[in-house]
Amino acid sequence: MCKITIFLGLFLTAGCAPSEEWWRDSFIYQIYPRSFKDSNGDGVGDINGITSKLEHLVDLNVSAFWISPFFKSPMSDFGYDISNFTDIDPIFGTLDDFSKLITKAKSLNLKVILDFVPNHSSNKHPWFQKSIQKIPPYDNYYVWRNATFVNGTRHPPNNWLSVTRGSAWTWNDVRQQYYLHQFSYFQPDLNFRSSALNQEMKDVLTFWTKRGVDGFRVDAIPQAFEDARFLDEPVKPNTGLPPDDPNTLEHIYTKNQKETYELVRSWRNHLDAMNGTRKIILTESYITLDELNQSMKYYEYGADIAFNFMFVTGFNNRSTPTDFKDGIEKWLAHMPRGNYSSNWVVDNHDNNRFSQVSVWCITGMKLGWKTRGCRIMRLLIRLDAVQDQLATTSRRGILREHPSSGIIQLALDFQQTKQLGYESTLTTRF
Ligand SMILES: [Ca+2]
Ligand SMILES: [Ca+2]
Repeated sequence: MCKITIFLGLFLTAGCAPSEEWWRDSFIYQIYPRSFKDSNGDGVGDINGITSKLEHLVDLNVSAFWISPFFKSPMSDFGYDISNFTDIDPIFGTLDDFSKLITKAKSLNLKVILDFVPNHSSNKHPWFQKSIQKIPPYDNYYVWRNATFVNGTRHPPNNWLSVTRGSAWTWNDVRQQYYLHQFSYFQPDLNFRSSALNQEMKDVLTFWTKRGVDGFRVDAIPQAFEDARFLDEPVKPNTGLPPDDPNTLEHIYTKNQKETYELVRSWRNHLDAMNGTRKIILTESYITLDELNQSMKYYEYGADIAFNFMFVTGFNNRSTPTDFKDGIEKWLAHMPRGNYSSNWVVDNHDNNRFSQVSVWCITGMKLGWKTRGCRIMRLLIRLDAVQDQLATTSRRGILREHPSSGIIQLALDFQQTKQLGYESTLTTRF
């Protein structure tokens, strides 16, 4: 039976091919620790809160859960600015709390996936503070460059723009150099061309693997390496966007560099060399449908799941059933040959909570629609997510007009869901 389940709060994986690898036909649930469950009444969700509710994930038929960062952090970017990669922020708990979480998860046969944020640290990380002071080996842990001067005025080394707009370079008065930040200024990019830094980050993987995790979701992987020549990126013609908007540039020197793929392969080899079961690697890369090959390549370099954000970013309320069909087929057609699993992200912490309750059956490796092979599908929703998005535009009407397209739309009775409680399940048949 080909089984597809859509999860709110994270993503769905879909696979019809039988396999011993658990993620090939699995539901992976994202837990955002801050909002999941507060165990001590301070108003912030925490690890003990997660532990106390793991039975819910079992009820939901979840195979694994991915926890967004709970590491020590100033929380300028809600945990994606890490100041200690191997410790837990006190607002979320302790390493002992985490050990209890792992123990309980294993007793319930749940896999645990952690966020791995390799591109940058917090600017409060001791590594960065030592890098500012040029203390070896930390002096080379970040990407530092000299200023350029035009008519005596200081300028950044090149025209690179951060994801959050504006120059990707910030001047540091102490070191008298610019540091690179592909995201916010408080998230300086780590320099994987430093062998010492490279080893530090492998040690992070080792640290958590030894504490029982089953894999890693790798944050912002395309930005890991930058071209070492630091050339200006080409400006796209006629975008009509403000000049500080990163979408005005062709990111040929700052995204998906060949060294980045090799880096993923090195993590694959590193994890494979450790004892125990194979650890899953999921790579996060936002791409357009025209850039599919760049994302797919992560499969071939050791990722088990190269996130497919097509449903999140590829469509809008003007998309037609044909657009959906063509997009899905395009994604499947671009998957590399081999024993890889497709996946279908429906939302995450970077996007509005998922409100659509459309359900498709999509074959894994074999392209196309398969309406007869699917018997039962279970749809799981979180009521708060539905409530968040009740007022947003729905594609439902469009889909209903074209049932022959193969898109099956499940009409959700919100009132009924509400009566069922915070989490509920629906099943449908087609
Ligand atoms: Ca708390
Ligand atoms: Ca980087």
